[in-house]
Amino acid sequence: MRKLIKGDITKIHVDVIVNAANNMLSGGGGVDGAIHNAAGNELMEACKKIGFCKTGEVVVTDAYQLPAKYVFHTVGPVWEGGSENEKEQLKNCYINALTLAMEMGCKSISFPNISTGIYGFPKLAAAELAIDTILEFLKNHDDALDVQFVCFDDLNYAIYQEICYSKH
Ligand code: AR6
Repeated sequence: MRKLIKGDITKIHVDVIVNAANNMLSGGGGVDGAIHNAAGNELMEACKKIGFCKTGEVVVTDAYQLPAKYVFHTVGPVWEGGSENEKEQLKNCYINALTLAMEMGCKSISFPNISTGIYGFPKLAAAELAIDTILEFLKNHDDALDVQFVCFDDLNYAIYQEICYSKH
């Protein structure tokens, strides 16, 4: 099952919210900044202890003051024009987060539009990749997870609406 909503991922009551972090897990702007602000300082302490996350991979922390149970920090690729394996790396962010959520017995997960802000991945291409990857994963896992896309900016929301409601 999947849902599309427009809003702020820090307000969502689910088992897992996914953060679009950086390799050093050092916080920043965008959704990462919003998640750290809402979760409180303990989240930064937890991230410092972990220290690093490779692009396309996922690390887990508690969610502290957030309504979610866990934060999955993944690192999307910086868009370099498409020749640096960016699509594969972005796909890995989604697959690794979904796989880990299943392994941890989580029932619901909310994704932001990873890499499409500060990291500059083209929004339409990122949306198609995210939706195709998630649908393929759910098809192979009996729809066992409730997956939600949380779009924050108007353009991403319009793109996701178009793809989700016209094609699928
Ligand atoms: N809830 C949901 N989505 C949001 C929120 C929010 N509160 N705020 C922004 N977005 P970005 P990236 C959307 O830039 O491109 C950080 O500094 C936003 O509209 O947050 O992966 C990290 O530390 C966009 O669609 O992440 C890294 O250095 C999407 O989140 C770097 O930015 C992703 O935009 C990661 O860049």
